[in-house]
Amino acid sequence: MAYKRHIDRLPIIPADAKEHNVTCHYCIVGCGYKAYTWPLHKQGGTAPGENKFGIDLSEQQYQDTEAWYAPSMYNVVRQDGKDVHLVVKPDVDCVVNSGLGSIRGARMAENRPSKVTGTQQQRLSDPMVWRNGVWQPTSWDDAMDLVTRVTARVVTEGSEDDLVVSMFDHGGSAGGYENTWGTGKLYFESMKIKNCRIHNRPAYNSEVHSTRDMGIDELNYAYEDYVLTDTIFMVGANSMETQTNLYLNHMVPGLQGGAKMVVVDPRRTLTVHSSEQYAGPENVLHLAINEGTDMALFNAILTYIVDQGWTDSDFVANSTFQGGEAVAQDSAHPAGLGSLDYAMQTCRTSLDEAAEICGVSASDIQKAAEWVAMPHDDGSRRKCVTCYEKGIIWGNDNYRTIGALVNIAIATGNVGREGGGVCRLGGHQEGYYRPSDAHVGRPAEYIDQFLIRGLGGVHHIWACDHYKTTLNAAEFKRVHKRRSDMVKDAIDAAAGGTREQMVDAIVAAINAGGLFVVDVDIIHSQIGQNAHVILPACESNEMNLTSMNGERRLRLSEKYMDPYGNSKPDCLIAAEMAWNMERVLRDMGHDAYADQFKGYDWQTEEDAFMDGYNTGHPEVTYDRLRAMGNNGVQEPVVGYENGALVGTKRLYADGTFDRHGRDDNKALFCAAGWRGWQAAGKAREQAAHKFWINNVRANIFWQNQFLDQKNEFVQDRFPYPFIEMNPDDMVEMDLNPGDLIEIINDNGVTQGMVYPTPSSKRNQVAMVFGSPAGSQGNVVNPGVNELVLPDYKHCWGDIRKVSNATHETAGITFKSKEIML
Ligand SMILES: Nc1nc2c(c(=O)[nH]1)N[C@H]1C(S)=C(S)[C@@H](COP(=O)(O)OP(=O)(O)OC[C@H]3O[C@@H](n4cnc5c(=O)[nH]c(N)nc54)[C@H](O)[C@@H]3O)O[C@H]1N2
Ligand SMILES: Nc1nc2c(c(=O)[nH]1)N[C@H]1C(S)=C(S)[C@@H](COP(=O)(O)OP(=O)(O)OC[C@H]3O[C@@H](n4cnc5c(=O)[nH]c(N)nc54)[C@H](O)[C@@H]3O)O[C@H]1N2
Ligand code: SF4
Ligand SMILES: [Mo]
Repeated sequence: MAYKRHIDRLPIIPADAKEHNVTCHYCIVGCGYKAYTWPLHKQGGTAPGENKFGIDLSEQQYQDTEAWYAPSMYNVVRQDGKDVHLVVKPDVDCVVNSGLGSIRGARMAENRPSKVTGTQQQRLSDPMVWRNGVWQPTSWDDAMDLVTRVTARVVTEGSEDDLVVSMFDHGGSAGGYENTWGTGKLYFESMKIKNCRIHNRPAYNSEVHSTRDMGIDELNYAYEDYVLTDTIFMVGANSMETQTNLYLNHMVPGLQGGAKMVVVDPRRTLTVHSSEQYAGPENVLHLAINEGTDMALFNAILTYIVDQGWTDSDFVANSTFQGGEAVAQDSAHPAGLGSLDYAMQTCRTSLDEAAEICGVSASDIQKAAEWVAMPHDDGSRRKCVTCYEKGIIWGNDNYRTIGALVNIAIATGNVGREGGGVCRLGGHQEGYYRPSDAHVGRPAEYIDQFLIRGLGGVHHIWACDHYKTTLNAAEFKRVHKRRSDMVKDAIDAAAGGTREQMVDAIVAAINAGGLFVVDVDIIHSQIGQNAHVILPACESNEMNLTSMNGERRLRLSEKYMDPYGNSKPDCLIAAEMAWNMERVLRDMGHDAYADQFKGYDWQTEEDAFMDGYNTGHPEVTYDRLRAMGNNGVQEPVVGYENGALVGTKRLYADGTFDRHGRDDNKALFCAAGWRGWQAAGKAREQAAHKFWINNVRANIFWQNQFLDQKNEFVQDRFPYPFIEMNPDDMVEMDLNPGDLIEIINDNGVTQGMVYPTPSSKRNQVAMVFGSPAGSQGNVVNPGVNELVLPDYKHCWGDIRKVSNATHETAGITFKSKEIML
């Protein structure tokens, strides 16, 4: 592998290097790192007084030494206009990761843009507008004027419903409390945009409506619960690869301390494989169910627990609703909610019925129920922490399936207690602070279909790339391109005209069915190919950014370098858009409307934080968070005492539940009745095609590979998206490792390289999602649930060979990913 063969040695961090707190901006876990920066002309030395570690580096360092960093943790970046050395290395004192890095986080430094080392030169440095047939770099003033003149014309001549917004709602980079507030204030306070969607789903809604409607926020535990528990019940997640240091630093110690683990996943994941090694195979139960059948499994487990008398009767009596039905099934509630007895009327499922539906044995389902809830020999209750993610969130019948899982946790009293919790594992960190979204309504508009139907005139896109990550993507791309090309043609035809003539030409094209597209991103993305204006954002640590992780741990991740070129924090881009909207609307004579865009006099991201999050949580300031360091404070913050913010280790420790907003403060059970494939078209598609096209993440990639695509470490390993396939299927289809294959169904076509995987079941492949070289979403049908939650995970197709292994794929290894630890 060619990776970094040119690196001989790294500079030593000098004793007086600056030190900055960093929270990894990639996944939900939010590991603590330290960034060290120092002037380019300077280096530390081996003597204890000459290096940051204060130790004698001329002596051999041992395996777990703190005084070590990899080439991937090093770069040269700009700070206050000067080039500086940068090392970003895991923080041993952070309780989240205790010094562990991951294959993603440990590459934060090398994924910074650097004019000196040449990394990430794809980063956008200036705004660009579509002019004269290409994207031309320009000033912020010029770009913003065009954006807001077109947007203001469209929303005043039509209505705010003609502005469609795709925007992140998470923490970490491309999010955080600063940026969700900036965008939220613009679209939900100054305007009341209802045609908006979130980065990862085609509507503005919750991923987990049912747990909230049941009274239970989805992030309710502390990571230490994995060490305190008797059983880890993991559903539809592959934490070893996707919440890596939560797995390694919390779940593994739990397993080593004697906890059992139940994993529900149709696929044998690396989490199953490594957990077997840590805990012993006899303590890991992998339920490889038929895809999409989780609800039947959970209902059978619940039924068995109820019938054995293993429920926590005190908890059920005191903390859950007693009077039958509390919320009826209706268009906003895909299942009724109420007491345990009420739910059991619908949920009751025998072990044999579930075994038939799920394709696993009744005895294994019984064993899972025992591991989850059978009391210890001394009669004491068993602790079980339940965790789930995209295998059921992007799964069959989201509302009822998650409801059925949460039912088990509340029936057994495993919420708000040590060693308990029923939680999303999470994707990005969280960082949501916005004005009310109540005007959006429930069910919310299905935005992709809205655009496909030709509706909407302007599309503002913030930090997402539906080309790679939406469902029904082939159709979405066709229509989005056609509509945005109409506007490009109009712009080209009006070349040389005044701004007024240009805006008139664009608006005329919009009125004829065109779409004016504004993309706010850090790179020129694939959907950015359809943009007429591209606005360059900067990432976390190029700005200060606050977020919370999967145990609600809030930190300030500090700015240590300049934004690349003329890029800016998203919150300040939103502010600039508001200033320009105000100016343009006033020009147009809409004074009252213009006044709605006041209140963005922010110079820094801290101003945006103070205007938003701090207004709701007055104790929390940047200075106080900085003082809390990489361990931060767990939300909700309940006070400030003796110079420290006081947080909350677990939610619901007092046994009252309020996430649904009900006055009785009781948790509700979900009447999760099994109804087979819920989303339109799934059953037909399954019957029509040979292969289930599972779609998954992998340790090495971050999301849609926006940085990975220009990172040789990643590209050397996987030049094309992998498609895991059973070797016997490969023989049958005359395929060799690395061959390019095509997946075909009625929704579209995608391609990738075949990766032989002996643990894959026959007729089931698993493709990495979101790749720039093959979008899995092309073959996902448009089916969603009643509340517009997509079922990305379930699609079926036929497979055809495209070509033999190419030059790139011929050179990589196809050995099993299951390695002995
Ligand atoms: N088939 C299938 N599809 C899926 C999924 C699946 O499992 N299967 N999962 C879904 C899920 S959970 C997710 S989260 C989505 C991800 O879908 P997306 O959100 O579309 O994917 P990301 O890679 O997170 O996109 C981030 C974009 O933001 C840009 N960016 C990064 N940092 C910043 C920043 O600081 N500011 C700005 N303005 N831009 C920035 C990047 O360059 C990139 O273009 O995909 C969803 N789609
Ligand atoms: N390395 C890495 N880590 C990441 C990310 C990344 O891009 N790369 N992205 C982050 C984000 S935004 C998110 S949302 C999370 C997602 O984290 P996860 O949910 O853990 O990741 P996925 O691989 O999308 O899906 C998990 C599992 O769902 C299984 N699955 C598919 N269908 C079913 C089903 O019907 N039932 C069940 N029970 N399981 C099923 C798949 O086999 C897969 O193993 O990861 C986060 N962490
Ligand atoms: S586990 Fe997640 S947060 Fe931690 S270093 Fe890896 S990507 Fe970053
Ligand atoms: Mo996600």
